[in-house]
Amino acid sequence: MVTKYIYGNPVETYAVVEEVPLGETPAHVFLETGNSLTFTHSLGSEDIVYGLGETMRGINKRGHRYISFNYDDPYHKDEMPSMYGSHNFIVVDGETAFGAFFDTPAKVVFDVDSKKNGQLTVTCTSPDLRLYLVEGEGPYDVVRQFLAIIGRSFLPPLWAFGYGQSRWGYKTARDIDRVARKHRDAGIPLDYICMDIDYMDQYRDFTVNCRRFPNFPDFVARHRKEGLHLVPIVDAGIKIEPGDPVFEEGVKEGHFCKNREGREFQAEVWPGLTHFPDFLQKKTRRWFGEQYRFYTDQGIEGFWNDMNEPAIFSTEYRERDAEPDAVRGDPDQPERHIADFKDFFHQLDDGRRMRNYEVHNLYGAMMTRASGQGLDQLLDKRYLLFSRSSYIGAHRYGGMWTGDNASTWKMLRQNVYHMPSLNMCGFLFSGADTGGFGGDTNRELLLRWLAVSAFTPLMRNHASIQTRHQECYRFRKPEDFKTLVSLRYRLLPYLYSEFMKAALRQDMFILPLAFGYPGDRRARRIEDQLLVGESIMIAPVLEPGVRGRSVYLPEPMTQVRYGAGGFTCTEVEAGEQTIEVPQNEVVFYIRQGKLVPVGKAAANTADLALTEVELLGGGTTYEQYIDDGYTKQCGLERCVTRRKGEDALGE
Ligand code: MIG
Repeated sequence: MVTKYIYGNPVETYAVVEEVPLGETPAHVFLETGNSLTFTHSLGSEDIVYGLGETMRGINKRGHRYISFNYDDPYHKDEMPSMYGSHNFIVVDGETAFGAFFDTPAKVVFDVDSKKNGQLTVTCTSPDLRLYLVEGEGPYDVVRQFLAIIGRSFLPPLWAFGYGQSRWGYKTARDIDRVARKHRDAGIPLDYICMDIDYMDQYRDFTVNCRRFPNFPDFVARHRKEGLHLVPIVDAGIKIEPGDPVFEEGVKEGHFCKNREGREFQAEVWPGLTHFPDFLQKKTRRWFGEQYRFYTDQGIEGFWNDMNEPAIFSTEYRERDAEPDAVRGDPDQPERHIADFKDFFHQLDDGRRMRNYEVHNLYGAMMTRASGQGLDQLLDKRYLLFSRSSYIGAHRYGGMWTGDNASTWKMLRQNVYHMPSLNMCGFLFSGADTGGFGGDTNRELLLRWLAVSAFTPLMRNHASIQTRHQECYRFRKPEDFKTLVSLRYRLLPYLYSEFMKAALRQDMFILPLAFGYPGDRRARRIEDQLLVGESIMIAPVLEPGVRGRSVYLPEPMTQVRYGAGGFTCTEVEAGEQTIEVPQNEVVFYIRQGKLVPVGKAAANTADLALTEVELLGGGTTYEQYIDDGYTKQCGLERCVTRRKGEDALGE
């Protein structure tokens, strides 16, 4: 059961789309102190607190403090309180299970028993909010009730589930041609290449540098013929550039955020001085969404939106590298940025004018909404879209990636922890920069990372310009990388089907082990094994220099080992087992009574037959979702029943 409580005069966030009954008096204690609202709850000693989407640390958020205030900080330390997105949904798994969604775009502080005295304290810095309380049978039931009210996940096309290669530093058409060719030569499947900011003319959105990318539409079409999509980046800020039609029109039609004096606010980002589109206005979202026509007219069907926290280098009031404005009393955020966000204004559709600081966490989400709604108008098929900044609700228009991680084992583990937490908040289509963004990756780390991201919906290898090249073919024995990427393609009939079923049923795709085995006390505490769809349990190797790991099996399962020679299945008992996992192999498990349809190897998704599958595992039937990979008419009626014994790959 979900109940809504309204405090003050909350801003429209578009997070919840279903009608929810209004409660009379909040069941949980609310203290009003000055201008903020505080929610408190006493946790039992064994209680687990789930949720909070894109935050650091483990799946159980207990013992620490987190702050919803979207922020671009590439040093993902455990202590970092905020990341790029804000997902204000928590689930308490205690004597009773309940969830709470704090629907406010202002800063929220979640103290999840950081003082180890059992106190959960949520402080909303704005007194205007909608609170949704969810009561359920257990944490998974609570999550499903929540997913039911926030609306269906974004449905990407099939090709978006393929492997993607990216790097900040591909500068020319030739650079991209080479990446495509090298993958082909090494036999490594590939579905898309991301184009980072260097494709643009002076870092201006909705432009292509025609010296570095002559005949862009031909370039796009040529790669499409080879089964490759190109995915350009779009940044939030619009360069101040007289003569640029987007800039001119934006000023004339009042689409940009305003400064203290009521003129267009100026901030420096990649293009130099820019204006920020006021995505909180409906007319601006419509206008911005229409701009994507520039790309779709040239054959582009996928995008990533960046710098939309928004990230700022300097502002008209604060020069780059200048001493920060002294804003006291906020130890949790770099002071200069707090000042920046207080210095620009949004015009809300309800007539209010508000500082970005007060509605901060909505900015990236409204950019995603603008792009998604625009692309939906422009294209008659599904598109790929993923954003760096997000808020619950944006999951209906695009996916997200977890920003500038680093090439470390800790970040690989964080990727594992992020996946179920993001799923609980609606973001099914998500993933991390495979191999790590900052710092130099190495062969072992990239191989182990591919073995994890083979199971995450977004599987993109991406790295920063300052780092070593980390395309798979840059390493010794590229055939080992080929094996791991080919596993992804062989699993796609399953992964695509499970993703689509989860999205259509408004369910999770990647779950904590505990959600599948609610009565199992041991499973409840395991965070380095996850459930992927209804049939698969993964237990990835997350440490350097080891030959394998130990795995807990809550029930007897089919162990599947995948390597250069294909799949090998073994029935294994419940309990603990130690497995050896060479770096060029992956071991995963199929749950009791379940099946996994696997296909043939493919060079890309265009080359993949979802219908030609073999069924692995001990179950008898599997409901496989199938469509053409891009239709907008998706529904569960597209599922077909596969029966064990009637499958054949003809190998
Ligand atoms: O200030 O476009 O997270 O993926 O490669 C850095 C360059 C801007 C941050 C993104 C990253 C991207 C990079 N961008």
